[in-house]
Amino acid sequence: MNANDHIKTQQLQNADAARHLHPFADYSKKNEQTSRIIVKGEGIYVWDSEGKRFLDGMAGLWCTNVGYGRKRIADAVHQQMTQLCFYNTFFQTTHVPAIELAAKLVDISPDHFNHVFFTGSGSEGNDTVVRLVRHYWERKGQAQRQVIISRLNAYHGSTMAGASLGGWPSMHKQGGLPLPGIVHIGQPSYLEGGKGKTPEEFGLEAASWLEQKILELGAENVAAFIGEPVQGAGGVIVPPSTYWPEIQRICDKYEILLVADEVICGFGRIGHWFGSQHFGIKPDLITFAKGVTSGYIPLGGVLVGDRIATTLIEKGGEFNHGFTYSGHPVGCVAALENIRILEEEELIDQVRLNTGPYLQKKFQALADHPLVGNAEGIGFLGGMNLVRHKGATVHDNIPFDASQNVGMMCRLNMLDAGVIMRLMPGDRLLTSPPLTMTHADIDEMISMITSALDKTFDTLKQQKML
Ligand code: PXG
Repeated sequence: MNANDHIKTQQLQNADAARHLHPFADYSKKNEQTSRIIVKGEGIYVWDSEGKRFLDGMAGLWCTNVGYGRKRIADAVHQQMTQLCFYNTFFQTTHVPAIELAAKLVDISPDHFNHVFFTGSGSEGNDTVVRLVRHYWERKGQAQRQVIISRLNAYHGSTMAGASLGGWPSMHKQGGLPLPGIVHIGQPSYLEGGKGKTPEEFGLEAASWLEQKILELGAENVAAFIGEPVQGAGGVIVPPSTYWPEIQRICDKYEILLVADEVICGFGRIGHWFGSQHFGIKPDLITFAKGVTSGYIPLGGVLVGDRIATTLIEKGGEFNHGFTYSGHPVGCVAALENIRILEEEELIDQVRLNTGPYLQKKFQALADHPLVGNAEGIGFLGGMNLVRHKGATVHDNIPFDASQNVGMMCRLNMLDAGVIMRLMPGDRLLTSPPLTMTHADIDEMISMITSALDKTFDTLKQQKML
């Protein structure tokens, strides 16, 4: 870092604090906390304004699946912007990028998906889900089927419907949420609820909460169940293997629509085009965003299964919904080029068969560290808890007191060591790196994480906090 970079950084930080209201931030602290300014990305790394390099263990925000600096995506975007920067897809109009991307998405998705509705983000995708599901049941002559069941600690976005579907009390408190007709059951977190049970037993129990809720509400009033195949922002919660098949059975039994929110799990993150394929389930709708363009340009949408599409096409009636940027041509060409890269470099097969298992082996072995109570994951997702004392099973671990801020101490040590992880309450640290990581990159990331864990452990011992 040179002195000029430092002064420039401070000026930028001051300007940022003065005017920029960041997402999910406490504005009373905006002048105390300085933001890190990221200026460049290449491959799996990003650089800040003082020249420090970080291995991006969060792929931006769970999204830069093909890594940073892909010139061919930039070229495709440039070409499209020059030729046709924007046109809408309303009023019986369309353009080639939207036509081609819809065809490509239908091609890579399971056979029963033959239609797609485009949005600008994952949240807009889930707003679309709520309206589409209710429109479907209305057209089927069962307009009373209004209720959508979701899960506590789910994350489905930040719009009114997205935050309502999500199960975060802190979000529900703001804006009078959830919207009517959205209810929540418990999450399939073995760590949280599995004490004294095998994961398989707990998976069935967690799925049974759906059936209980359906019976309580009356199946004739329930429109759909929505879930992330693996909960992402809620803490990388991988459900036991028994969970999703049982959810599918229950949805089928009561004819309830199944919606997979694949905003994080889609586009290779757990070794398939869509995470639901890993769990062998057949959703009626799939929400996507993030990895569809690897975050190069915002784009999202909903894949619409035949059960819904056929009904809407046969029964008619306008779906009064859409966004200016539904199917934005620049987003569509970025997605097409991104998907070509995923295919040509066989990144999804790599994650399923090679780099994913390697990352899991190395990441899960972090549980041998004296500070790590448990480390689990799937594909290119991982989460671990820092604990004060390790018990005989994960359910006997003793966490740190929240006031000790151990997770934050460790996260800062990670940044010093040159790796970015996402910190959650409960001293849980998450990773979701670019899918391009090689074995050597994974080794580098694990060694940075280990040195940050060692440093945190030493400090805790010195300060008698252990
Ligand atoms: N569904 C899921 C499963 C998500 O993870 C959304 C919907 C909403 O997508 P948009 O594009 O509207 O943001 C998401 C987004 C975090 C974090 O704190 C996670 C997300 C967004 C912002 C922060 O880890 N996921």
